[in-house]
Amino acid sequence: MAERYIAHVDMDAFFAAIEQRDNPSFRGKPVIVGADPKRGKGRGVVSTCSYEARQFGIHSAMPISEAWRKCPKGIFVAPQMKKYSAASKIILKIFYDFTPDMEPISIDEAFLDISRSYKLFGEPMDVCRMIKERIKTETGLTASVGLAPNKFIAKIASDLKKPDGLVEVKPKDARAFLRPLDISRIWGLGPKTEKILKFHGISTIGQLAAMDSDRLFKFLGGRGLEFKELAFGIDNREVKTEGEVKSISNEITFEIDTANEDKIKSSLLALSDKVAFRLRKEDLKGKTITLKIRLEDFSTFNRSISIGFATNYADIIYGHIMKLYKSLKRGNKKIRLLGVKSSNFISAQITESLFEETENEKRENMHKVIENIRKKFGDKAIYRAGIKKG
Ligand code: TTP
Ligand code: MG
Repeated sequence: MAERYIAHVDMDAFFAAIEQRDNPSFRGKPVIVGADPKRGKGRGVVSTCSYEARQFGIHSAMPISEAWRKCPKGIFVAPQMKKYSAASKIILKIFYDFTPDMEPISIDEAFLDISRSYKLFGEPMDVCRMIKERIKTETGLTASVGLAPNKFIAKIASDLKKPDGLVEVKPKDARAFLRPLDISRIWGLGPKTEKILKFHGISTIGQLAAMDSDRLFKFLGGRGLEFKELAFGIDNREVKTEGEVKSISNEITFEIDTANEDKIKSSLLALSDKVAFRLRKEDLKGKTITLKIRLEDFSTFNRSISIGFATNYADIIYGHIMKLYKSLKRGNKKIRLLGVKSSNFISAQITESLFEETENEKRENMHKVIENIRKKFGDKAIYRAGIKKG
């Protein structure tokens, strides 16, 4: 296989850096973007904070009241999403000037596969330097960049020298680079898995790579073996470019394989809800619904149903997903992954039958209410009954 050059770009203290840029008096000071602290009585959380604020132990998702206690003299500001989205758009445009193979991951980070394009600009590291410079010139903000042979290592590398970092990991150095790092740096390895591994004396990526596969399988199932492969620096995932949307799907891999019916049902409901929300955001409705299940032995099943009309309602999607789920016999095997997909789209503006119209009107109103709440308070503000938080 030809050598791959994957860059991961992540803006530094994104929301807070924008506030410091726009308010010169905030520069060099602890700035906390998030909910109103109300002198320590505020509810809600920290969105992010400047690196100066991080020295007080403040971080994203911390209760705002705690942040206030840690740094009452800090500058607390409410998020201004419009400004952040505008900066995000400029950054994405810059990326496209260097490669069409670009996968945005969130408002402030993306993977770029520059294997095909770097020669137009020089060496791969030159591309990374140019991207950082252009971001600085055009937005006044700093970004950290990791350059590596794959996504897994590039993401770790971009995080290592923040802020304003630039770290390259060559294929021959990958193992040595990963060896001393803490296992919590592995993308997708959550706190529960970290605890299990640390309990068994595995705290670095090097130790994980050296761990006996049978033992690892016993502790974590198939997921453990995937982590082990990453620990060896192997990751063949492609940078997914944004083409025309042909399907919308969400998946969840359980930290520990499960046969718990409540957990499975609430996960399927949460996935249906996420897919419906994204469909509505894209102004789409899908006629086909697909359930994906991967079992503990990695056998994978996709079951689809064409429902005769197009929908973007979570309850309808969930109803069909449950039918598909019940029709699948899995013996006594546990589930490791669940996925819900909607495809075969039409525009959400099209109504196909009169019956649908009246039914839809009622639902439409309910969903509009939900969406308004979400817009105002964020994605986590609303959970359907039956979805566990966290
Ligand atoms: P991150 O890239 O995770 O954080 P960051 O850019 O603020 O800081 P870092 O230098 O460590 O990359 O997230 C990007 C933005 O997303 C962040 O500025 C605010 C927002 N965000 C939240 O609103 N809530 C969260 O819990 C997190 C993690 C981020
Ligand atoms: Mg960031």
